[in-house]
Amino acid sequence: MNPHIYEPRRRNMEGQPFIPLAWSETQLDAMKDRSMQLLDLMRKRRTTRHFSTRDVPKELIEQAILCGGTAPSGAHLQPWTFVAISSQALKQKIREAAEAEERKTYQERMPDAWREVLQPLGTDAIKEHLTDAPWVVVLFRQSKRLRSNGEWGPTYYSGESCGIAAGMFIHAIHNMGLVTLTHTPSPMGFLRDILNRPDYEHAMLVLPVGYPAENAMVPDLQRKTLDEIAVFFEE
Ligand code: IYR
Repeated sequence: MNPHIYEPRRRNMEGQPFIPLAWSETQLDAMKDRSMQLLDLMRKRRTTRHFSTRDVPKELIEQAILCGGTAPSGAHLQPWTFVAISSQALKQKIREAAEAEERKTYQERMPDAWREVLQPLGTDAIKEHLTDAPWVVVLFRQSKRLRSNGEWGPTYYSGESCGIAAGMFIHAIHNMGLVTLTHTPSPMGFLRDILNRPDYEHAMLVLPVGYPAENAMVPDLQRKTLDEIAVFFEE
């Protein structure tokens, strides 16, 4: 073998063979169609705080979590735990704890610069979505993992990995016709205690999921244009 010619790796460092990538070509026209269809769909996604109490079957939540779990992750450690709650008593407990923190945040801890950008969203310390939505999904980020030698080791890029998983979960929820809200009670350490999670798991997002309330409202917001969010360097 010529050592100067790069040979793609066909097995991993433990000698296990890779498997072929399952991929089939999409014609350019179809790619354009599909890219437009997805953009149309995603442009219709909105975050609302107004949920109906109507039930959502557990199976749909499971599918959305599985979609989130397809996210790429640092060293493929999949450093996430999705805790899905439909128990009304538990949702009530989470709401009370979240509102207690949020009251302090809104009344005492929130600096002006933060308050100013929240004004257009009309948020406050009352979190009825936590008890109205039939499901509340809490995403925990794992900062450690158990090694095969029994010792604890770090995870890598767990914030990025969980952020991507959250995005894919949100996409799945929107695609199936439900709504969700990326809620970040702050600080959210209380969720580990209430939900009995280990100390290396850190709550990072609270996602109520359900049908929108009949009179659900959203702020009238604009999304940035392509020119505002992208820079291209071309040939
Ligand atoms: N955690 C608070 C405040 C809040 C912060 C941001 I940044 C938001 O986009 C919305 C709310 C709350 O949940 O109300």
